[in-house]
Amino acid sequence: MMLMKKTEVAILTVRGMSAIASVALAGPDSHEILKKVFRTGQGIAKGSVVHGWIVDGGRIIDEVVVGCEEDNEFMIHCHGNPLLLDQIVKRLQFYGAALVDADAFLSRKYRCDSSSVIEAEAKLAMRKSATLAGAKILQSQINGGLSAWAQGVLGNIGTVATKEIQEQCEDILRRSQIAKRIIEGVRIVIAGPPNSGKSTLLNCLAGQEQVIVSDTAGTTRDWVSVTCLIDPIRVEFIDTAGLDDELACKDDIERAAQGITNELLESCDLILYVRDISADSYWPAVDSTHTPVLSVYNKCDLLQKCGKPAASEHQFQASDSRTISISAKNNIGIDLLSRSILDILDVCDFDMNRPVAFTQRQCAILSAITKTDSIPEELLSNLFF
Ligand SMILES: Nc1nc2c(ncn2[C@@H]2O[C@H](COP(=O)(O)OP(=O)(O)OP(=O)(O)O)[C@@H](O)[C@H]2O)c(=O)[nH]1
Ligand SMILES: [Mg+2]
Repeated sequence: MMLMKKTEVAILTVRGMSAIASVALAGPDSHEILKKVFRTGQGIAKGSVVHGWIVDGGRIIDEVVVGCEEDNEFMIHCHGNPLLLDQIVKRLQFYGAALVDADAFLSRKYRCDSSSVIEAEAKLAMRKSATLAGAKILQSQINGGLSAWAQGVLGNIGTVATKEIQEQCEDILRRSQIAKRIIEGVRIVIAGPPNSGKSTLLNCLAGQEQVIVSDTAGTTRDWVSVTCLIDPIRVEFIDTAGLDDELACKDDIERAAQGITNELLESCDLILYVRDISADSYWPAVDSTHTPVLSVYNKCDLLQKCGKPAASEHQFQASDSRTISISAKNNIGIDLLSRSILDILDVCDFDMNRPVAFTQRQCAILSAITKTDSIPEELLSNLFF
């Protein structure tokens, strides 16, 4: 149970995302405040779920269901319309509840309800997990995974060499970067020269016409994104303006569009660098030191027409797994593209039960252990409390 000095209200549902929203009301005055805004024919006590209406004087705002989780903790389940949600929250604020951020509210609640900080952090992270696989990784850290590993090391602290513990921490931190992709999702930028078929590829991945496609170089200016599931990761694909020095010199809008593309290239997990396989002009590879690049040669259907070898024999199909050829227009090679993405991001066959760190706090502790000269007993204990 949460011990709170003041009464707080928090919207727990991500806005605009669902038909039903949940509003938490907790703190010393919560029962009194609820009585002023909630009309029902039933009594509300710990453990009960009660149907009724949120009202503003004689006016009904919304029909709701209210659960009483603890003596002074209520969960109001209302309709997800953001306008209704705002009115409900305003009524609760009017009678004295302070509106707080959902993460801050839940973080405190989970810390009270959980046996360790790792468990509380896992519950909080689970709320935003991009995929079921991500939620499973988090769930397995509570009793197994990170918790079990840290407990095991603490149990043998005098007998295991610090260097060995440090190596284990490095391994966990390395695997944590991969887990982060599964838990939070990734951003993949589709870049390349004008007219190479970037927008066609985005439409193909989205399964519908999201973006304008045309023969005119420089069709795409503002970036457009679609989100897809490539099991086990959620991917946000971003279509960008074609990279071309000549276009960039043409006018301010082109220059700005290409500036944005360059910024996006700096902040993504993977770049799909799309080139026209049938084009005669040579486009150098994109210059990226930190981000992996998958070279995608598009329009392989045109190879025969222009007298080049068929796609399967083409040099770009060779052993290099970071280069593939596709036809976005004809949906050829898209499965291979998806598999290459998963391979490069290292998310295939990820063992969900092994330890990973999934918060900055945990990563900072493991990182500190890798640098310490002393036995890391206190640092390991900090993971739990
Ligand atoms: N034959 C063939 N044509 C394609 C393929 N992919 C795209 N195209 C054509 O190539 C032209 C350019 O496609 P877009 O998707 O607009 O190219 P883009 O890279 O987004 O172009 P910009 O936005 O100008 O940078 C269009 O006429 C598409 O129909 C493909 O796989 N095969
Ligand atoms: Mg385009």
